[in-house]
Amino acid sequence: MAENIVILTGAGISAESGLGTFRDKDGAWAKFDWRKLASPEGYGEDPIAVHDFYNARRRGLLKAEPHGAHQALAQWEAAHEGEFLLVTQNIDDLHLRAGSKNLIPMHGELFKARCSACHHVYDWREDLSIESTCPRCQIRSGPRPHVVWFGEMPLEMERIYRALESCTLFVAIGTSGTVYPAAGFVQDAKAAGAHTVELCLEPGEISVLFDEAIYGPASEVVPHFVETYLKSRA
Ligand code: BJW
Repeated sequence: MAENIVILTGAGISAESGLGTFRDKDGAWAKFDWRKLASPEGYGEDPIAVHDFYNARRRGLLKAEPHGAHQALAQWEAAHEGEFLLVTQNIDDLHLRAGSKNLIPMHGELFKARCSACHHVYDWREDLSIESTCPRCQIRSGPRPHVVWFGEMPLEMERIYRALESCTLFVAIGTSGTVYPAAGFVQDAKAAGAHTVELCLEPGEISVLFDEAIYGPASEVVPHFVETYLKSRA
């Protein structure tokens, strides 16, 4: 019978595309205070600093390209006969550009803005500022990055938990396993009887929870893992 696969990705899968991680020694949270830049309270206190942070990352994303790991996941989905859900904590669009279809960006999308007043979500690739105006309700200062900050509810959780309940293979890629609810998915998958695999540069906080682990750069370990999986099923 075909497997039901859930993949969870984190910042590590996009590191080799030139996008920084959060908790590595040169990561964003080593340089900046997440309370100021990734919380609704921080945005309320200093929206200019928050816009600057996301504007710089949005400009960086315009220059980034998906690599072999993003592509391998899209090829795996296309070749797979059972359910295949890719949940990413990343706000970049590299999985989408690599061709992944059944994709949930649970922490939002950098190339979208959301109006704090009327909740309209729309495509946006330019800088945002406190002068930005919502294209629907015309409120000035309404638009904010369409991202999930600490204390906010991640997106499409019902769909994610439904997939985890019937999952037979769960693979976490390039995530430190420090941020919930994503860090708890391995236990949800195990409770459903799934085989669980970690693919990451190095072991992290929740590595002991996985049945199997392969450590190394995503651009190497992910294509190799996918190729081995597909050959074993051919
Ligand atoms: C490589 C590599 C290479 C490097 N190849 N690998 C106490 C206990 C439990 C929970 C809480 C608590 N207090 C508060 C909470 C809740 C809180 C939380 O989890 N806090 C913890 C820090 C304790 N969570 C929330 O508030 C979330 N909301 C929530 O819980 O709502 C209530 C709820 C309840 C029940 C069900 C559902 C909901 C919201 C979390 C929002 C996270 N937001 C951020 C920023 C916004 C997006 C953005 O700006 O990009 O999201 S924080 C940041 O962390 C970002 C990431 O998506 C997220 C995860 O980070 P990730 O991806 O794991 O990156 P790193 O840097 O940590 O790890 C990178 C890994 O890659 C490392 O392992 C490297 O080794 C590896 N790597 N190069 C392969 N080349």
